[in-house]
Amino acid sequence: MPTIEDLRRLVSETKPEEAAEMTRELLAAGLDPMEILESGIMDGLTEVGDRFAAKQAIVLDLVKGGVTAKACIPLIQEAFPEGQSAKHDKKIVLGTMLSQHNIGKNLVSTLLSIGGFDVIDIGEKNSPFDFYETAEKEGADMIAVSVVFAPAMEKFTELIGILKELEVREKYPVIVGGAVTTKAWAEKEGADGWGAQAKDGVTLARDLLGVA
Ligand code: B12
Repeated sequence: MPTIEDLRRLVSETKPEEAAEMTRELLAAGLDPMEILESGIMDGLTEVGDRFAAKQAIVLDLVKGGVTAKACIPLIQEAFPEGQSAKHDKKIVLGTMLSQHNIGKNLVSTLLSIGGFDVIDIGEKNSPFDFYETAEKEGADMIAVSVVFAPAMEKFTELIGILKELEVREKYPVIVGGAVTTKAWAEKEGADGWGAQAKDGVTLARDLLGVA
């Protein structure tokens, strides 16, 4: 019987087919999808990233890490109980700035949708203004930003500045998360909420938008 630890190793070794097969086996054995995601897939990916930071891996390894995660994550998503929450009629604009890292964003999107929110996913490499413009056009209730790449941190600060300048800061609660962010940084920059995990996005949205 494979363990989550075995999956972490396969993801770290960037083996998409084997990792997907093991994800299936772990889910079939009744293990918690969230635990498989966090301790298997995400921890394995973090190891790939750490090797890259230590110059023991190249960009191609990051690509393969992404491919491996993307082979496993849809299986996890299928295992989340669908339609758990009632629809809230609350719209949330979600995206990344500068960065093409979208695995975390996509997870946030899935969990918010399962949580009953209407997610307007504007994808990757947006400018701060794109978030504002979409929020206005769509009549959104909240903005959520995924920041996985350090240069995007400055862009987040710009977004808060734009919202203040255009006098809509109060209209849109803004939440943020992503591998390179911390709670202290998010608070300093004036975010209304920060989450370490995708599931925190749902808790934050519920609290900030006042839905059960
Ligand atoms: C896979 C990967 C890639 C893939 C991404 C594929 C894809 N489609 O996403 C590719 C190959 C494209 C890539 C490219 C690069 N990458 Co890269 N990449 C990674 C890696 C290994 C995993 C990222 C990932 O998907 N993690 C899994 C997801 C699920 O985690 P996550 O995004 O953090 O999201 C979770 C939480 O943070 C949270 N969350 C995320 N967003 C939000 C938002 C809200 C509102 C909330 C509440 C929660 C939340 O929920 C998620 C799940 O719980 C990381 C290493 C790491 N430690 O993360 C490096 C990493 C992010 N990459 C890095 C770098 C440097 C690069 C490149 C610049 C490399 C290069 N020289 O070209 C380029 C940048 C390209 C660009 N312009 O974007 C660095 C960033 C360092 C930094 N301080 O900025 C990292 C940290 C690696 C490292 N240790 O050096 N990368």
